Amino acid sequence: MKRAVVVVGAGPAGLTLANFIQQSGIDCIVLEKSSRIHVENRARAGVLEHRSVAMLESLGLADRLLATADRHGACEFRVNGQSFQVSYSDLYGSLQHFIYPQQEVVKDLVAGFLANGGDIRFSVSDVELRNLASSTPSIVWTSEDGTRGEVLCDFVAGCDGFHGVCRKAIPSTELTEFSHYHGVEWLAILADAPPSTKAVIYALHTDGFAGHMLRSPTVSRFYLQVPVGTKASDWSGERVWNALHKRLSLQDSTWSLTEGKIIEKRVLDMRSYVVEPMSYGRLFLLGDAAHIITPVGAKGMNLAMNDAVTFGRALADYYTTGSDVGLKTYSDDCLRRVWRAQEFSQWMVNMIHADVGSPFFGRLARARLEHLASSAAYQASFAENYVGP
Ligand code: RFL
Repeated sequence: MKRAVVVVGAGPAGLTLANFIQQSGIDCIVLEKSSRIHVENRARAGVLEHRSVAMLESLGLADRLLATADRHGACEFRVNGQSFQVSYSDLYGSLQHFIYPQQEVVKDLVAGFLANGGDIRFSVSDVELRNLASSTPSIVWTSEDGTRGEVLCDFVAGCDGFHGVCRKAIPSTELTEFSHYHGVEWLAILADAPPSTKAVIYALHTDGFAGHMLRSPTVSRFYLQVPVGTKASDWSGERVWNALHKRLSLQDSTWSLTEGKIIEKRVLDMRSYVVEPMSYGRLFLLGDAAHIITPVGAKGMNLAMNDAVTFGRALADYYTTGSDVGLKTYSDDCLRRVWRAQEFSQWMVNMIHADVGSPFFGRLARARLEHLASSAAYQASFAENYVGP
C-alpha cells in the first residue's frame, strides 16, 4: 500500500489534518490505537477559539457546533469571596470562545472524513515508523484481527499525543526538549451537573485554586488545586463538593453551586513541554505529540488544530506547486504560537495560585490580580492573549 500521508493518531490534530488534506485531494490513511467508541467519548477540552471554529466552518464541519455551542465573552475571577469580571470579548474585537466538548469535535471530524471516503484504522497496535530520513518512509502496524499492515508514504504526521510513538522515533540528538513542572497539582473533575455560572470562574482561595469551566447544559468541569502527590482516590465526592463550595463561595451573594454525579476524576500532570524542531526527515509532529500546556488558558486543543492547518497548507502547497517552503517553515511557524501560549499559560498559573514557588510569588500573584481587576490596559492585554488574535 502507498499513500501520500500517514496520520498516526485520531485526536483533534490528526483528524483535523486528515479532513483538511482530504479536501485538498491528498490521499491519506489514519492509524488510531483506540476504538472509535473510545475516541468519540473521551472528554477533555471544551473551549474552542474563533480561529478553530472558522477553520471547521471552512471545511464544512461546523454545523452541529454552530447550532449548539454556547458563546462566551467574559470570565470571572474570585479572590477570597470577592469577585470581578473581565469582558474579554468587549475588549478584543468582539471575539468569543465557543463551548463545545472535545469529543463532539472528534465525532464531527470522524463523520466528515468517513463521509468523504476516508480510511481510518481504529484499534491498531505496535505502530512502528521506519526510514523517516528517507524520501519513502514506511509504517507498520498490527490490526485488530492480528494481521500486520504496512504502508509506504511521502510524509508521516505524528499526531499521537504526548505518550505516542512518533516523537520517540526521532533520535534524541535531533531534538531539544523544554519541560517545566509548575509545582502545583490539579484534580480535574467532570460532573453531571448543569453549570452554576454563565462565565468561566477562576477562584483564588487560601485553601488553593478552584475553577469552574463549562462544557454543556448538563455537564460541568471543575478543577481543584490539590497537594502535590495526592491521588484522585483520596478525594471522595463529598470532599470534592465541600472544597468547591468553600473555594468558590462569594461574600454577600446568593450565588450557589449545583452539585451532580461525578463522572470523572483525575489528577493532572501540570507540566508544560515543547520539543524543537517539530519535525525530523519526513516526520512532522502535531499537537500534544510536540507540546503540552496546562489547561489554564484552554489552549491545548486549539494549538493542536492550528498545527494541523499549518501542516495541511504546507502539504497542499507541496502537492500543487512542488514548493517545500511551507514544510521547511512548519516548525518555526507553529512554535511561535506555541511559545506565545506557553508564556500566557505560565503568567496565568502564577496569577491564580497563591503558592507557586515561594511566598514572594504569592505576593506577586496578588499584585497581578489586583492590577487585572483595576487596569483597563492590563485587561485588554489579557483579552488579546485569552481569546486570541
Ligand atoms: P490527543 O487528543 O491526545 O490524540 C492523540 C491520539 O493518538 C492516539 N495514539 C495512537 N494512535 C496510534 N498509535 C499509537 N502508538 C498511538 N498513541 C496514541 C490516541 O489514542 C489519541 O486518539 O492529541 P491531539 O490530537 O494532539 O489533541 C490535543 C488535545 O487532546 C489536548 O491538547 C487537549 O485535550 C488539552 N486540554 C484542553 N485543551 C484546550 O484547548 N482547552 C481545554 O479546556 C482543555 N482541557 C485538556 C483539558 C486536556 C485534559 N487532559 C486529560 C489531558 C482538560 C483535560 C482534563
